Amino acid sequence: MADEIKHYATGAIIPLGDGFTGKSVLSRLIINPDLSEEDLREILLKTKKSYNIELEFASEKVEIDHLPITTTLQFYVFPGQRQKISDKSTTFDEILSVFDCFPALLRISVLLLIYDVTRFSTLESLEIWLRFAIAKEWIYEDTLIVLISNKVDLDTPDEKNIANVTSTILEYAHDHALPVDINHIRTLNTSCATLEGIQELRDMIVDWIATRGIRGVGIVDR
Ligand SMILES: Nc1nc2c(ncn2[C@@H]2O[C@H](COP(=O)(O)OP(=O)(O)O)[C@@H](O)[C@H]2O)c(=O)[nH]1
Ligand SMILES: [Mg+2]
Repeated sequence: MADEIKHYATGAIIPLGDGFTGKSVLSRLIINPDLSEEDLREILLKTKKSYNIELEFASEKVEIDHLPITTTLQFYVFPGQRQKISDKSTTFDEILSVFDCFPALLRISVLLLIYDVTRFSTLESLEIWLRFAIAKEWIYEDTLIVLISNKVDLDTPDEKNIANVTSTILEYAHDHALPVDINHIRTLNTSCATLEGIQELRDMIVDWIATRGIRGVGIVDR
């Protein structure tokens, strides 16, 4: 009897946004969906400011058109600071220059543009972060861009601002001839404290990568 063929899909996810917007905590929560109250507290309170790249991986089997697909999410979390704080600290650009040749970073399946709803400047910065992604040629026809309003436990996001950023993304995509339209852009409110939107974000990412990630086949190990 022929061995069963196993289907895989994988994709790189990069959260981009200023420091302290929640990139590290959010990535950890998506990777670990079944956390106890205690684990959640630990992640919220003890996630350290990082000056290095953080890598997080998770795998989930999903069914797409009756086909089971083992989906792997690869998170690459860069430090958010663009300016050097001290001699020992590294900036986004420095870390990126080291990892630039990483094959997984040539094309990004999911770009998370994250801002903190309590700080308007972090929303304004998203334009700069988007420019980075465009300059790196990360965005292609199978890239999903998710605009995330994080920390909604602390404040209510302004719908008008979100709509403005969405149209800015579309304008940039048009100006740079990127194969991205409104179907490639989603918006979501999240809170790492109440877990609002976290499961929805995870499902969104898993589903996108299962259907539009990098596919491969292998043989089931018996
Ligand atoms: N209240 C609240 N705090 C959050 C939320 N997300 C992250 N934080 C806190 O914000 C700080 C920065 O988060 P972190 O993930 O380290 O940000 P990063 O610098 O973008 O990686 C930490 O103290 C987190 O516990 C949230 O949704 N609500
Ligand atoms: Mg961080």
